[in-house]
Amino acid sequence: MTVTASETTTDTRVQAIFTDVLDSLLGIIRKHQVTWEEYRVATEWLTQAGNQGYEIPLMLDVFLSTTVDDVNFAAQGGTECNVEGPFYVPDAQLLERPYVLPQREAEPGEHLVFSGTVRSTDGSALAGALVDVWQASAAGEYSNIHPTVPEGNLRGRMTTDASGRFDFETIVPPPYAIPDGGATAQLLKALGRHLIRPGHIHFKVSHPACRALTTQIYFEGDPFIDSDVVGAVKDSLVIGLVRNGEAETRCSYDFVLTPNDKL
Ligand code: MBD
Ligand code: FE
Repeated sequence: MTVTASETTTDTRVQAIFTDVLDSLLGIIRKHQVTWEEYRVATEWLTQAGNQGYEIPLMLDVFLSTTVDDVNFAAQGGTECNVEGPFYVPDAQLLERPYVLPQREAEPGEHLVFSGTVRSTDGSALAGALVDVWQASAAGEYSNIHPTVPEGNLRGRMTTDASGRFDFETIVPPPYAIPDGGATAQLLKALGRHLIRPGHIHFKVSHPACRALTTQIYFEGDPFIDSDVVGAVKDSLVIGLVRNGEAETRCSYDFVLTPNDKL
């Protein structure tokens, strides 16, 4: 077999990180005196995860992503970022005003009007900012992931108007259980942990003059706000729902982006 140059090129970053990963894992095997039986269970569990569509990204997002978010977040005065999660789909439908997230004819759930603005850290309104939104249904299921939800459901992209405003209609996302039945859920149960994230709406907010923001919005009073299975909730991203009787539920959030020249 001929060995090409690329196969022999050392990647020093891989070397530095994987050496530590391996040291940790080997230390754990020694510390816990891992048996052949346990080693085989772990191998099968990983194999099973690899054979289940979204299971590996889901597992990594549940256990590791919040820390990756932490170490990459440099506070610039703008809205705090938050993990993307495993269920983002690029190129969601570009919506026309008035903005309504694509939904089924009688989409279950509490109707919600979400309004807000997009501004720069210097306070100026960002007209034409792109607001890319995705969320789970009232049953806690994401489109393009869960087979019973139509493609593109509760996903959409919209732009802000001349004064940086946007508003869209959707439903209130209730607390959400990560998909059950897979390797991630199996591990969480073995750990005695629940599978639930507080209700949340995902956002990617971008404008050519600013650094793009990936974040999530959560809701006050959500019973799982302090026990998110992903541990991703940040206080500044939790907002109130304003209920005007049965008629209407509203909330609002003003996103603040960091200009490129402030990076
Ligand atoms: C989700 O819906 C999510 O947003 C994250 C971060 C992890 C798993 C499922
Ligand atoms: Fe999510």
